[in-house]
Amino acid sequence: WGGFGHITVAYIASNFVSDSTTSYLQTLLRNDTGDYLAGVATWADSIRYTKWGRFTSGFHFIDAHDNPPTYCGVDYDRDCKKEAGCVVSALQNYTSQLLDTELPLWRRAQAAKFVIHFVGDIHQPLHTEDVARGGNGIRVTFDGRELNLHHVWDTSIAEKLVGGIRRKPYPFGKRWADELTEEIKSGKYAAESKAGWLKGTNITDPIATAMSWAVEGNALVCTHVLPEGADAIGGQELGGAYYDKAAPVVEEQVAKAGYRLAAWLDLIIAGLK
Ligand code: DCM
Ligand code: DCM
Ligand code: DCM
Ligand code: ZN
Ligand code: ZN
Repeated sequence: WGGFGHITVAYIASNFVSDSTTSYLQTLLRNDTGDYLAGVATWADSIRYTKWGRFTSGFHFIDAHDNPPTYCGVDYDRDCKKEAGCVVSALQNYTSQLLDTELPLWRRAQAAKFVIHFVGDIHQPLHTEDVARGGNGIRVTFDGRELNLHHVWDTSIAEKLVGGIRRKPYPFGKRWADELTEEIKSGKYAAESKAGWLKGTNITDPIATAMSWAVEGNALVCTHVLPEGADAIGGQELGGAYYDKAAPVVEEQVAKAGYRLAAWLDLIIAGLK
């Protein structure tokens, strides 16, 4: 996601974490305000092009070698690069660092920031797809602007959904997060979130947990991202009928990511000795 998506995911998670998780992470991240998660949610993107952060640039996605829209699917052994890693292996690695109370606090703070970011990214369908580098190589237009398909899913759809964020992602993200929190607690996501959103969440198996999230997002590549295939979408205007079908998917993936991030952080913090 773009910054706005990550910030919204983090604010949703802040609304669901337990009180003990809140105070633990506020101390670790040295921020005792309500923005302690949102304030670090985009940090991983800010370091991925720096010299010291280069090794993390492959941690934001997993390139599923499937064939949308005919066949979608993610396979850990096939798709997670052995040298560079992927978002699934990164979530396992930084989860275990956050759990490791023998590591120095700055390492664990850094691990928390990576977990907060990558639980968001794994819910962006094109972060679980190989085609054209996750859609970065597919030129489209969105309300007349020339963009690539990845950017449309990272940023344009969410910003249109909330009526534009006018360069203030924190207040706008907070407001969207509070709306989605209500939908999760008592609105359109209430039944489904309670019944199924945490199925497959297992703190003793971070790879299987992250794979269940990746497989779910990747299935949306076949149904909503590339419903007619990659060749058919090039050059199309996506701000109309395509947006109408895509927007509810973006909204639900952001809501799920925030809800699951809260549960994952609670499991980590509750598991500390
Ligand atoms: N942090 C740390 N060690 C540092 C710098 C930062 O542990 N040398 C952690 C704690 C900070 C968080 O990262 O609250 C955010 O840091 P920054 O304010 O530098 O973005
Ligand atoms: N950081 C860290 N440990 C360090 C130095 C930096 O975890 N020893 C992380 C936390 C900060 C981010 O890097 O949020 C940027 O650091 P700085 O603000 O010091 O450039
Ligand atoms: N990206 C992706 N899959 C890839 C390559 C990149 O999901 N195979 C994502 C990471 C960034 C965006 O696309 O969110 C742009 O990446 P880059 O700047 O590396 O082109
Ligand atoms: Zn992206
Ligand atoms: Zn990212």
